[in-house]
Amino acid sequence: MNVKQVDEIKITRYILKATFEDWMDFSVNDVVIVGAGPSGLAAAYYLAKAGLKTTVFERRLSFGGGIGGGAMLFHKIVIESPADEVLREIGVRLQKFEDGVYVVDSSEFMAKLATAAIDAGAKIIHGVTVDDVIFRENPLRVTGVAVEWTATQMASLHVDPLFISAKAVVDATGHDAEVISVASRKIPELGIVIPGEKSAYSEVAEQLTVEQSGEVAPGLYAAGMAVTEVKGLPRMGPIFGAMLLSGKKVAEDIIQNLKANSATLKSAQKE
Ligand code: 48F
Repeated sequence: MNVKQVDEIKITRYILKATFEDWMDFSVNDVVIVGAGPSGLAAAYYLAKAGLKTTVFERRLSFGGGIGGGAMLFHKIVIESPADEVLREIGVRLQKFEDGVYVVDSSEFMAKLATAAIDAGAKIIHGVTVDDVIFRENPLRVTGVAVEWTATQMASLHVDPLFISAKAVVDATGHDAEVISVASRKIPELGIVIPGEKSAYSEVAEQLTVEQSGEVAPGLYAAGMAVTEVKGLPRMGPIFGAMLLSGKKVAEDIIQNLKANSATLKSAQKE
């Protein structure tokens, strides 16, 4: 076998060229999702599948957020119906426990969910932290995010971020709802009040989390555990159906809202 010879400088130049082509491209998006956990990846899958230009920024160098840790590091996670349909759609094998309740391997769950999102066309960028939003007045709206290398943040270096635009921004950062928190603090006009997550009450938490997933301020959406923080709902532990269905609901809301906005824009342009 003859291995092709590529010199170091060419390796550097290929990486830089491809990287900067991508960054130029996703500096403008339909949707930016912050966090590649279960809710963020599910949202990315359905948004990209619907043809929306979707970029996910993930702080860590891995996919899946809390999926990988399973339940107290045990490698199994419980999924309840109808979220099993999402997993069947992307080829995750389910072990049935009772009607409508299944257990899955955490590694298979996170690998296949990330693959599904990428194959549908979503771009996932690792090692990047979103630390702020951008906004416009008249009408008041979140219009994108500020991004910084996670490594820069960990080193506490004083470095200004870059800005990325999006018609919709999804906070899928988990329990801390980092993006919505910063927006509520820095843009009080948005009127976001964060009551904080409650202790566990799994039986009601799943349904409430899905129902209350969606837009929290113009252009800014909550998915997954960010919803429990922002809406003051109970947590649920290692049952993940609501995370998938929350991501799916947010995707559906965004698809509908962007369609409605573009119809309004078209009719305004005609007048
Ligand atoms: O925490 P995470 O898995 O959020 P989720 O989608 O799912 C929650 C469950 O995992 C579990 C649970 C279910 O019962 O309680 O906790 O709501 O994934 C959040 C991802 O966002 C990344 C973080 O590294 C993780 O992978 N993240 C958090 N803040 C930022 C971020 C940020 N500011 N910028 C970029 N990524």
